[in-house]
Amino acid sequence: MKKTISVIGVPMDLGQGRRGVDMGPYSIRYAGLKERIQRLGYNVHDQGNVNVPQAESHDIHDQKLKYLPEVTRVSEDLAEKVATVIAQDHFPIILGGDHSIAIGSIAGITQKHKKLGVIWFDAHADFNTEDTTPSGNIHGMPLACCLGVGHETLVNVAGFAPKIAPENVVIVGARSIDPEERNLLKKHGIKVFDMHEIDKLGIHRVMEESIRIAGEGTDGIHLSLDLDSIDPDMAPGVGTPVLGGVTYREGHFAMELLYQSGKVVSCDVVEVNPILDEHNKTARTAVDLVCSLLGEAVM
Ligand code: 6HN
Ligand code: MN
Ligand code: MN
Ligand code: MN
Repeated sequence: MKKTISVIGVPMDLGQGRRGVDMGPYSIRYAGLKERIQRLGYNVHDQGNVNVPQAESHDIHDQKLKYLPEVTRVSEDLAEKVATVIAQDHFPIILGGDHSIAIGSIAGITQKHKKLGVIWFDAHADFNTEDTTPSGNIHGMPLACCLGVGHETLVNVAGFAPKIAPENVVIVGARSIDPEERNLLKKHGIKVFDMHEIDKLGIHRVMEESIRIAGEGTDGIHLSLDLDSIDPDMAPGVGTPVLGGVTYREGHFAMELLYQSGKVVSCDVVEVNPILDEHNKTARTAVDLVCSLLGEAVM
């Protein structure tokens, strides 16, 4: 019996500066997510969207933690929704929205999978805090928050912290890390496979190592897939594109290896911005990658 998939949309753009990423869930659905996954033989429940406040109706409040109260509230709501579907043994696919939503999704998943491994597939490390951030955008902070590093309201979403342990976390695809952020990563002992490592070792070895770090001795792996990990040629519709990314085939091969590991329990698909996109190309890349994660190529 195949797992049931629950899709949860989070039209969140308060965690980053460029509007439009709030339409990510719509563009990914429009690219055929549900139909494509159903064709692989899964049951799919679309749980609709979490309510996200409108930016125009609120103040930035704090330049170092923009929209903190609003991002916190959405994170709490999302954590509850994710915990509900995880309790039903569904596989949640959480559609962003900017990457700040991972605070809520990981807070939800770890209510059942207490020892969760995380693979953070991203051009960035998302390991800033209010003391190191160059932008004040919370989407540059979620991974740190999940490890208990950062502002206390974000760190304590769902009432407990930390959610995950540094030895079970790995970042793949990084090529834009802020100087102070890099110091924090070192301090907390986070393994980073940046593009240099991928070029040197190959995506096969990098993923084998990543699956070992996130999968050995844990209750499962959460994949947090930021589309800006992929090179802008196949994923131009993102707010913070960085040249020299993971190629289309490397991305798919990584997803296929994750499927074959049998260890992935949940995933985020974030930072798709249809306003910056070319004919929904980035959303289509996202759907293709999710299908490889669910076994399309190798089942
Ligand atoms: N993302 N490191 C930069 C910042 O503003 O903190 C960029 C963060 C990008 C975050 O792509 O999810
Ligand atoms: Mn407000
Ligand atoms: Mn990110
Ligand atoms: Mn990123």
